[in-house]
Amino acid sequence: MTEPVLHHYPISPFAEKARLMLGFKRLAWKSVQIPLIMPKPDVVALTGGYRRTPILQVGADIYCDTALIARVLEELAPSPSFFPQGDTYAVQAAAQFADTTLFWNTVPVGFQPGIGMMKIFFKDAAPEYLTAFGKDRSAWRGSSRRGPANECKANLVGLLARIEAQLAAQFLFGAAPCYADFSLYHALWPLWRPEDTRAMLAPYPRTLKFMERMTAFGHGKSTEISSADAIQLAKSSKPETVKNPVALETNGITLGAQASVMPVDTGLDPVIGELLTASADEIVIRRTDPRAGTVQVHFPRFGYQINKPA
Ligand SMILES: N[C@@H](CCC(=O)N[C@@H](CS)C(=O)NCC(=O)O)C(=O)O
Repeated sequence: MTEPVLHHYPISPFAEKARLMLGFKRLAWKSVQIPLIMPKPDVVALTGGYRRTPILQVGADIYCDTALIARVLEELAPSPSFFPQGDTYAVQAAAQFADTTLFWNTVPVGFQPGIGMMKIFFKDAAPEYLTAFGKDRSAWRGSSRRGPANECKANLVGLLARIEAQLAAQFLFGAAPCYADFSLYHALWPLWRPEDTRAMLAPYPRTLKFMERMTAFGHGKSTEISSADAIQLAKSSKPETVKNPVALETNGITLGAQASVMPVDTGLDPVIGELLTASADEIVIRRTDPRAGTVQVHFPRFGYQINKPA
């Protein structure tokens, strides 16, 4: 099996979700450290424009978004499953809520100047870098709102009490973890990881135990490689054959025609290429890059829009 390659950086909560999913699946993987802010030329060589973190590469196939990465890992290593009670509406709803609503309440609290995540990961950052980081994220944020810390803290009082009540068993839906637990884990990570903000979780002992239980899955076995090596791997690999291609609700874009795909919420950078499939679960486009060669870029259907290139 070609080892999957995760392109990520340490401070990213969504990357932490992916690292923990790899650990849960006990997979060996390659790790490429990518820049936190634009420009990201080596990421874009693979994706064609998508800049969000993380991405997963399997040879010449590039998978965007942790929702799709979970499905790829489930195929690579079916056991233990991310869906022990089935891939149900409740599981997807809990995951989606954590990835969006919960995430956008923990991030503004966990990432504040001089405390929490910033204290750990940006300890030695120059003021110019912090300014550049702020500007980069304002441009990236798209339609997602970063609320003020007081509003988010108030929301968290209600949210955390409900999470605590939901965790009657070891995990959200029972004794075995499912995909939604990884979303809950990473969305709470910006509060839990730094000691100073972890104090906010003290009134919620089940939630604290849950975070410990999840962390115990670890990150699997990874080996660092350079982004140049990852690009070379794409170039020397043949993309997978797309199974059962279909053009579902593409507004007239036919298979083989040029399509533009981008997220609906953050990082609104279009990726343009030949449409290979647009099913209920996945969109795949093929593109050729001078350095990476012919690659297939995969997106989940939910949370992405498909348009005719302008
Ligand atoms: N829905 C996406 C969201 C990914 C996301 O928002 N990642 C953040 C980092 S935690 C990001 O892309 N930040 C900007 C960047 O890395 O360029 C997923 O599940 O992968």
